[in-house]
Amino acid sequence: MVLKIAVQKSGRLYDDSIKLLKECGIDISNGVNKLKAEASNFPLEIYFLRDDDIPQYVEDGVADIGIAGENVVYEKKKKVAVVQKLGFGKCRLSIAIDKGAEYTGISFLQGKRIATTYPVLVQQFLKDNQVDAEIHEISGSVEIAPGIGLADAICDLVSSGSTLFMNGLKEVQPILQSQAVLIKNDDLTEEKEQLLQKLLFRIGAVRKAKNNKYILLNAPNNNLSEIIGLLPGMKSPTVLPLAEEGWSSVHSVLNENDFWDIIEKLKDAGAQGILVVPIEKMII
Ligand code: PRT
Ligand code: ZN
Repeated sequence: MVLKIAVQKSGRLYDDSIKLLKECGIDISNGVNKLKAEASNFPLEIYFLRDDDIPQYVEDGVADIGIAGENVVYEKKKKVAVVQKLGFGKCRLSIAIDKGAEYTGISFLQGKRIATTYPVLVQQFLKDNQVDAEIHEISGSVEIAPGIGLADAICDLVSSGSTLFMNGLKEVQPILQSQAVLIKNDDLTEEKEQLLQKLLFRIGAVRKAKNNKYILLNAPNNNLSEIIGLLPGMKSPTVLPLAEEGWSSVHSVLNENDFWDIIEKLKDAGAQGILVVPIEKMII
C-alpha cells in the first residue's frame, strides 16, 4: 500500500515541492516517465500534474494528497481538506487598475468590468463587499486586458509586482494571501491517514528547523545569567565551561524572527565569538 501525492509537473511549485520531499528524507527515483515516480524509501508514489488539476484529482481519489497553491484550491472549490501550509509559492490575489486612476475604495469597482482567471474568488469578494461588477473570465495574460479595452480592472496573482508595473497597472486591493498547501482527500483509509501523519511529522520537523538557528557563543561567567535570560532554547540553554577560567560556552536555539534583535542584546551583554548554524531537522 502506498500514499499517492500529486505535485505540479513543472512551474513555480515544482522545485520547492520536490525539495520538501527530499528534505523529508524521501528519495525520488526520477524515472524517464515523468508522469509518475516512486519513492525508494517511503511508501509514496508521486504524480506530476498541472496545478489546476490537482484539487480535482485529490477529490476523486486518483491522488490521496497533493501540493497546490491556496489560490487554486479555493478557486476550484473541490471537496478536499487543507492539512498544512508549506511556506513556499507565496503570492497574493489582488485587484489592479490603471496606474493613473484614483482608487477610492472597494466602491470604485461598482459597475466596472474585471478581467480574471479567478472568477469564483472574485465573485465571492464582490458579494462579501456588496459590490456589483462584471467579471470577464479569461484564461491568461490578464494584465493586458485594461490596455486593450477589455476591462477596467484585473484580478490576478502578484508576487514582486513587476508584471503589473510593466503593464501600467497598480495593485489596489489584495483579496487573498496565498501559499502552497498540502491537501488531502476527505475519505482516506486508516492506513493512508497513518502514512500521511508520518509525512506531516517530517514536514513539521523540516519547517521548524528552517525557522530556527542553532547558536553557540562564549559568555563571561559574571554575566552568564543575563545572557541565559536572553536565550529561550528548546528547554533551556546548554552551558559548558571553557578551558579559559571565567568563561562559558552557551548553546541554544533561536527563532528566525527574533534573531537580529537577540544577537544585538547578546553582544551588549558581553557575549563573544557568536556562531550561528542552520538546523537540518528539529523535533520537539
Ligand atoms: O502548467 P501549470 O498549469 O501547472 O502551471 P501554471 O502556469 O498555471 O502555474 P505557475 O507555475 O505559474 O504557478 C503555480 C502556482 O504558483 C500558482 O497557482 C500560485 O499558487 C503560485 N505563484 C506564486 C504564482 C506566482 N507566485 C506568480 N507571481 N503564480 C503565478 N504568478 C504569476 C502571475 O499570474 C503574474 O502573471 O506571475 C505574474 C506576477 O508576478 P510578479 O512577480 O511580476 O508580480
Ligand atoms: Zn495552471
